[in-house]
Amino acid sequence: MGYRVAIVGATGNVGREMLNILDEREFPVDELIPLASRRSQGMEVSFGDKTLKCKDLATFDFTGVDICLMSAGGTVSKEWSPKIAAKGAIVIDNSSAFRYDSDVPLVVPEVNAEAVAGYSKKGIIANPNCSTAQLVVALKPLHDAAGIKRVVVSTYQSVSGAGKDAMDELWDQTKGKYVPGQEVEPSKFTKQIAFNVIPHIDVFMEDGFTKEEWKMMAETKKILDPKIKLTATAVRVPVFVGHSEAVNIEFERPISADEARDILREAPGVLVVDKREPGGYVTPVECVGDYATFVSRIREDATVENGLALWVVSDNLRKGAALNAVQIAESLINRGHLKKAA
Ligand code: 11C
Repeated sequence: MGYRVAIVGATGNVGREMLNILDEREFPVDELIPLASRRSQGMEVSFGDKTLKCKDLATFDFTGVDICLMSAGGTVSKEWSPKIAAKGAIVIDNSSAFRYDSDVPLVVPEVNAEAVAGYSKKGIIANPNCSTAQLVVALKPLHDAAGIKRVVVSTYQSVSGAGKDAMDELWDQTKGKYVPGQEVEPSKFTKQIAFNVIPHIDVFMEDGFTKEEWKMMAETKKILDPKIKLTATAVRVPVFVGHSEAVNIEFERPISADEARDILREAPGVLVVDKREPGGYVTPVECVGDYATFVSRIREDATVENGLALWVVSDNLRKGAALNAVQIAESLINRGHLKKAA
């Protein structure tokens, strides 16, 4: 006995990873229903050894669906998540539409799995932004040990965070640099992304920060601790998959690099690779397809009291999105909120 699971946005980068991860983790699925907008009607997706045809979100009857994983952007989510929840499904939403709603829990299971119980208010649980998810997995055990006061983070975010068209733009633009007549002008990005870096992700806010930077601050407070101060600079880099973060942390109490390394080695979801020698750290290409949040370059920062610096890398389509959503569904089962399956 398993569950009826729907995926809205099943043909996108994250939707396809949701299908892979449900299968890899042998999530108890009785029926998997891939859904997409009318534009993607008839498109097929793979789920294990099955090929499934996408159904139309606009006409599908959600009665009897237990879990709906949403990954179709904020506009679709705002309209559809409440309607789907009203039919009795628990919605796990990957967009930012409900993340800051006080009646919707924002969950990273390694940090605040108990918060899934809050689904009962609106029938919706929010999945965080990819750059926040991997950050809080690394911060949580250190916060428990020494109390985090302030975090300064610079991100190096892959183009897959901006969707499949953005990945195509990096690929085509890179080829176009070598093939006369095939040059590709920026379209998904504001400037050339091939062989370049762009210090701009999401829209600009009034104070000069971008929305991506604001999200990291607001979401870290909601998931981990509202007292933590965080400032971010979010940068797009010409990497296909895998977000990296250079993180500087100021603690309330002293914590050495050795202590932090030992704590992180025991922490759920974290893999420490920190050899202090050439190649003794993780880069984005090595994290692709993995579940872990990798932590490298752990060192004391003597320029602030109780300071540490780290390098954090994870697969943004997995821990940053699809894996975290599936882990939320697993937490609902493990904590007795979804009772049907044996
Ligand atoms: C990016 N972090 O890399 C973004 C993608 O709020 O869920 C995810 C945006 C979000 O472009």
